[in-house]
Amino acid sequence: MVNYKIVMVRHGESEWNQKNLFCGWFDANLSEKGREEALSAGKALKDANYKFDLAYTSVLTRAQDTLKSILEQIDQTDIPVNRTWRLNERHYGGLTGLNKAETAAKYGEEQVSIWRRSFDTPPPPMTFDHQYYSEIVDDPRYENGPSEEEFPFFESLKLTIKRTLPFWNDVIVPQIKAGKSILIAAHGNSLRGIVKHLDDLSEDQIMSLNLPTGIPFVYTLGEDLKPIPNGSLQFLGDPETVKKAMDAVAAQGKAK
Ligand code: DG2
Repeated sequence: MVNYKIVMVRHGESEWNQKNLFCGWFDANLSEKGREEALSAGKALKDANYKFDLAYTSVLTRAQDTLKSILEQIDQTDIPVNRTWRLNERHYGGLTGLNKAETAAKYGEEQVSIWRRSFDTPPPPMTFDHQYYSEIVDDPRYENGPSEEEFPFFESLKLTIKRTLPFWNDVIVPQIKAGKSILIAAHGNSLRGIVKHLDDLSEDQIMSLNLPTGIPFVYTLGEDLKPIPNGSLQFLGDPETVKKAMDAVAAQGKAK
């Protein structure tokens, strides 16, 4: 029986994670702490002797820099890296740039929790007059996609999955089946979408999953490309640290 291992990691803390701002498609850099997290992620993978044939990431700097740092740590800067907008963070629409705690104080924690974690309630759209509209829409990194029809101005998790899952199924899965060892460096919500799919989580179950920054996690998949028993979401980190980091992500939506 063949088993496949695939490693995923949410980028290290970004400057906007640090300031507790809704980030989405805004191209925030890694914070100093985020760069350290990326280094630690690489060291953890090196200590566990991971080697990869291929890597996938988004077109956003925070995910690409995390990947680069990991590949440097494991002496694998020469492997092919495939960058796609389909692994981008969900588009946070009109919330982009707002402080999560201040938004909770203004609209209520319940509303912010719905915007952050409900499956299909999207944030309000990013309108033409939004501070970051042109910076995102006119960014040359999107010249080769998404198309005009595909370009989002807001995304729920459901909509995020709609553009991430085809990439998983059509591009990543054939490589896994070909026996390639794969690393994905992406974002909290694009990865939650993949996790929901792999673990067949319900819309309610996925609400409570908060992925920490910079801690790699491993899936061991069977021939049906679904996790084998105990093959789901195995973090390369001590459980207490992982739990603390997950709780801290959840708490970002609390009013101060
Ligand atoms: C965060 C996720 O995305 O935020 O867009 O603010 O993974 O790119 O840092 P990431 C953002 P939450 O959904 O956890 O609020």
